[in-house]
Amino acid sequence: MTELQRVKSGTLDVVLLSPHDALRHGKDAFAIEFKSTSRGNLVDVGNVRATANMPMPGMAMFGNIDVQRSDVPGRYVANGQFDMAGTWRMTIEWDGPGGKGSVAFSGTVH
Ligand SMILES: [Cu+2]
Repeated sequence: MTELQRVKSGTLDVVLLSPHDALRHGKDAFAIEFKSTSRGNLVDVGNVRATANMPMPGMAMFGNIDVQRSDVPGRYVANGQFDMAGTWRMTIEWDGPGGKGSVAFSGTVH
């Protein structure tokens, strides 16, 4: 898996990983990992949701990202639907025993 993006939120790094070298438009599967910024270990953050939209003139295009737990605590499986290549605004939110959090960032879809 290739690390595509890493966004820091407090004591967590939120890491996007893909079996490819980029997210792809259409349907694409990737992984989201939550890691301690200090020790690098995976952290179970509870339930995770993600959204994606692309601001476009006069409208916004909405993508879809379904996030499920994997067998490994702290690693989540994401199935995305991005109808266009380009820059997408993505948000990832989590809610668990360790607290709630979210990150927003721009991601490139090829
Ligand atoms: Cu678009």
